[in-house]
Amino acid sequence: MNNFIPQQPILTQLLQQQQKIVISSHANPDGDALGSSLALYHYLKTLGHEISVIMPTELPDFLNWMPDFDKVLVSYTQAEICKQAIEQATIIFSLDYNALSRVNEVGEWIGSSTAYKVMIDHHLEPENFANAQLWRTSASSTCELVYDFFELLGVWDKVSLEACNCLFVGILTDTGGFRHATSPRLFRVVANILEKGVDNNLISDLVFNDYTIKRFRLLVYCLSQRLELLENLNAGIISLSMFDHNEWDIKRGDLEGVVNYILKIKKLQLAAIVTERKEGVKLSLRSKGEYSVQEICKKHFNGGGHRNASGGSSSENLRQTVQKLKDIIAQNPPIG
Ligand SMILES: [Mn+2]
Repeated sequence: MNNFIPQQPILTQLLQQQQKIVISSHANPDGDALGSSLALYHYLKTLGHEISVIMPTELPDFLNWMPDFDKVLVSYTQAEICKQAIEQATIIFSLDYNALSRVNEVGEWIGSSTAYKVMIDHHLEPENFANAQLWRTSASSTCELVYDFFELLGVWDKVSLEACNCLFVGILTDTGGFRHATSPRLFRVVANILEKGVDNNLISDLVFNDYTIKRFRLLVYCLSQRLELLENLNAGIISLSMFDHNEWDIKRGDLEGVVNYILKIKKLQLAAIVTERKEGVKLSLRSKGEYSVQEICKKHFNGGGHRNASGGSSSENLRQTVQKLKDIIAQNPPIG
């Protein structure tokens, strides 16, 4: 699978002693980041370790029902506590990211830590910063890999229902409700997770039917006022200015999934949402089939991710960034 298996005895041994553990995940954490981190947290907690879960930026509100959501530390607002936890850590887990640059200042602290580092991830092109890696791009989600991690350690029978609820959230969100990145193997994994008592209907409802009126109106606004359809390029772009952000009081998570609506149009192969924020212009791209938005994000917008879902940023302004994106698409338009 990767170079994890040779490291497994070391990790099993380490986990038999009391450790100070940090579980970290990426900025703008999503269902998979939170699900994998909290699932691992719930299991490790039963072994009596001292554990801190750290994310660089605010958590999405729509997942605030997840068990121990409120235990997650956010380095953006709690820098000192997070820095100290990382400095004192003896084991650090990096979940759902594979480059220290994806976790802002948390990455710098991890980089200078001497802790035993474990990376569990499914994004393309990992950096080599960990002592042990469990990495597979064909995995639907990091939650699927955390399931593998439990299996590799031989502890699946000790994993609680709470932890399984968390794993289910990450798989559900990263596959868009089992619509992409699935495999026969994933469904077997999910069967094992459901057998622990996970309520599929309840969690699907909590995850997908969670809009506030404000968020729903924002979705309508994005699609009716801010979407440009480039029919001859089989693409669609939503752009949101700083003004929109202020006007709608857009918070993290409010735009989650908006980009996917564009792909509901039959012929469209590429969808983008470009947002102007205080920290700069961000892009989130989605595609269907073989067309790779990962290449676009990597080559032109200092980002990356997966073939059909990637993100990046731009140092140019909103209008210039949208134009640049259109030019890039025009040079290599997806076939509808
Ligand atoms: Mn993921």
